[in-house]
Amino acid sequence: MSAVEDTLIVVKPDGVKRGLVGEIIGRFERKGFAVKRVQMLTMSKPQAEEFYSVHNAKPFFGELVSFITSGPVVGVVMSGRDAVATVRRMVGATKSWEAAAGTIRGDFGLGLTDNCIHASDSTESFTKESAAFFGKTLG
Ligand code: 3AN
Repeated sequence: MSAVEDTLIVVKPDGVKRGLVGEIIGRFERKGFAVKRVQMLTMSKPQAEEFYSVHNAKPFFGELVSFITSGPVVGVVMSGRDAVATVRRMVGATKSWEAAAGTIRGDFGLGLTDNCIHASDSTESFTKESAAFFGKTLG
């Protein structure tokens, strides 16, 4: 039996600009996840570099930081059974044009950097990304 755990999703600037915040959070609520924390903010460059630090040696790191700081984003902490893996399945493949229909990326875009949503890929990433996103005050 899989354990109840927390995960973090971030609706990226393209998702916010296109008015998909409600649709995206609603999908997770309808699935059964409990929303524990929601915050809209525009990330600073140092904050984005910390948030994406696992990718800092990748050739697309600059592009990633520049895109995620380009406008407001919405971070949501959600709790539920096997949340990290289940949420990732609902998000879909990184390349939106290849993402399966029925997933968020599969239904709402064709982008790569601009792929609507970020979701933590492990509980360790959740802890680290939450600290970078919300500061040290996560309750
Ligand atoms: P995911 O978000 O599906 O876990 P990761 O962790 O491989 O994908 O990559 C983090 C983010 O980096 C992706 N959401 C995407 O925006 C961006 N990204 C991944 N691969 C590339 C690439 N080859 N070129 C540009 N951006 C990329």
